[in-house]
Amino acid sequence: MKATDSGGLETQELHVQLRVYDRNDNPPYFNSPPYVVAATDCTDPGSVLGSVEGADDDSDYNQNNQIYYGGSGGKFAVMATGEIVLTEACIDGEGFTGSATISDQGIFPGPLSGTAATVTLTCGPCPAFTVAPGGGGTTAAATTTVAATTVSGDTSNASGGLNDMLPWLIPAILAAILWLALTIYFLVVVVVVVVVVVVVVVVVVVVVVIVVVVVVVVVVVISL
Ligand SMILES: [Ca+2]
Ligand SMILES: [Ca+2]
Repeated sequence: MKATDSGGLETQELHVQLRVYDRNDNPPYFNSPPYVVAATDCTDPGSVLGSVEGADDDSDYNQNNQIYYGGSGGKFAVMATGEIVLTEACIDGEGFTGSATISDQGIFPGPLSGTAATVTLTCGPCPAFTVAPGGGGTTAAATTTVAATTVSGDTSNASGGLNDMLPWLIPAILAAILWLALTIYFLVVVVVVVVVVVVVVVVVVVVVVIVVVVVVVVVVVISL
């Protein structure tokens, strides 16, 4: 900044630094309302059906362009992140209309909200389970059904696998029991035989000792 008197004799300069801060004066807005999402009989509650998205023309100073969302309608809710979530199972033919809200988190002069957007949810039938020719996969529309079928298929496979095992599992168990019984029987026989042999050997030794003693005594008596 420079100041000069009318006669041009006095001149003085002053350096001024001007800093401009963004004011939160732009409300956020949805990019492409209205929004339509779809679910089916098979869609699990909690599934994300789609999302809303918006923008804010302010800067990020003081969170002036930081957006969060809200809203609900029937069996859906709009999360703060913009995701549209199914809140409870829907039935084929049902339809719900609600709204999504959009707000920023500006501090000065305060947060602003934009115009709400209409959100419509339609519920259709479970898609049929289809397999592409050659078993190369399933159609995208059947994804939910495929997942459900896979889960139930796993369960049936588990019980089916047990049923498949039964024909050989029972004979295998019986064979193991038989083998164990034969092993115990063999060990008992071996022990009995060893005991008998030891007893016989002891008896023979005792008899031999007695005979020798008798013979010695007889010989001594005769010699006397
Ligand atoms: Ca601004
Ligand atoms: Ca704003």
